Amino acid sequence: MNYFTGNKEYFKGIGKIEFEGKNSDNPLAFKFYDKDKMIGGKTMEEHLRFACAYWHSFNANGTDPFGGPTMEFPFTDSDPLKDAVNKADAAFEFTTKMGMPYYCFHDADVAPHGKNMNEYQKNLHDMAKELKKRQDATGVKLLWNTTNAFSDKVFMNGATTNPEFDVVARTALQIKTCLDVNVELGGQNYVFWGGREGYMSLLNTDMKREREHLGRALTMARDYGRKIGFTGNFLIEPKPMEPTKHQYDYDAQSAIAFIKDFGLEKDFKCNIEANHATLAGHTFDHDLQVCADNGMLGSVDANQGDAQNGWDTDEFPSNVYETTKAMLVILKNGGLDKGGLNFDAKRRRNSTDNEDLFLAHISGMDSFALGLEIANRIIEDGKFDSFIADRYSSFDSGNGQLFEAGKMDLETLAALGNKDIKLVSGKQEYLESLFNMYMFR
Ligand code: XLS
Ligand code: NI
Ligand code: NI
Repeated sequence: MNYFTGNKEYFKGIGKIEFEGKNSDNPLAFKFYDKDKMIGGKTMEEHLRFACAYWHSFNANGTDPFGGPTMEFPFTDSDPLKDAVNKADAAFEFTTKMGMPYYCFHDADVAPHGKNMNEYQKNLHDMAKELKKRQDATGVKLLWNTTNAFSDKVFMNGATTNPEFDVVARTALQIKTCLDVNVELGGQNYVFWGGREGYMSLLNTDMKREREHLGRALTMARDYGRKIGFTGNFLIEPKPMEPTKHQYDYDAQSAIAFIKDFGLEKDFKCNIEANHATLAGHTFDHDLQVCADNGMLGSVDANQGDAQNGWDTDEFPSNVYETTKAMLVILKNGGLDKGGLNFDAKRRRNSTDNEDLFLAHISGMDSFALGLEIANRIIEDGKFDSFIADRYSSFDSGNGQLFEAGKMDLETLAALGNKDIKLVSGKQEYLESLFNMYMFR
């Protein structure tokens, strides 16, 4: 029996994952994620706000472009509605056993599409009631939901950027239904990831018009969301490409420019995914920093890419250098507000044991817990902060200060440009070795 809904237990033999400390050899225990541990005034749980991604954990069955499914899920049923209900039980059982406070989903993850849009709406509303029951029974909350406007063939030329008006309207119907469901479930955020909102070739594309249509649709979604009482953040999740050749929300900087172009900055922030940042040619912490600098760090899709592969491999995060650098930005940002760390990550196609789903999340959660602890030590010691502050100190007084304050014109500045320049080292190698001290001391 499932210990919270009275239904079947799917992950038998695996109980609640507990913190056992770094000397534990138990693979099914946390070594670093100690949810109640206080770090700088907040618990680890409050800092990290972990979420389980429904699609990767309970829908992705191991299919890749070269082969079919490899995963044998314990909850499948030939009746699509029964399958969806079983999956919801499995999802809440898993999330509860992992001790993750949040979950995230697309409409297509939780409910079968049905034969037409009436069935789509009915199925999604029915499943939302099932999800609500399980949220209430377990205390697991909705970090965000989103619309899958990319898998179905009708979206092959785009969703809200489709050259056919009827597809734009179809997308709107899905977005509206998903927003209704969000409010019903008390969602903290609502995400737009525009997998097909881009182009394959400019030979058939009016980019200006498509981008304006996207802006128009997101404005309408904002207005409707606020009208029905959605108080969370709307989030744009940037990604440069894949499946399109070029996606309009290429990276954090272009998503923020988009948000500002359409006057959406009071309601929209970004959801930054590590592997999307690296696909765009940036580091994960670069895109987080761009958002933090603009007051637009909304939430994070926590995963990692593969340095040798040029696509979105969505691996579970295990690189502690990356998690530490990410947590540095997040801590200095004052946290993630309504956002969290959503594991938009899938176990490898050949990680086929059901326990692998647990092991993958344990690894990801421990990697971020370690990153949090190390980043907090770095910030408390203040060595990097004081190095950087010192590096810019010529702008703290005198002419530098006048320049920053906008109290100088080009002639005055140029008149000061006649001095011999003394070279000042950037000290990168020293700082990298200092970083290692915090990692390993
Ligand atoms: C795909 C995206 C997707 C979004 C939600 O690359 O990461 O999973 O997070 O649609
Ligand atoms: Ni994502
Ligand atoms: Ni991704």
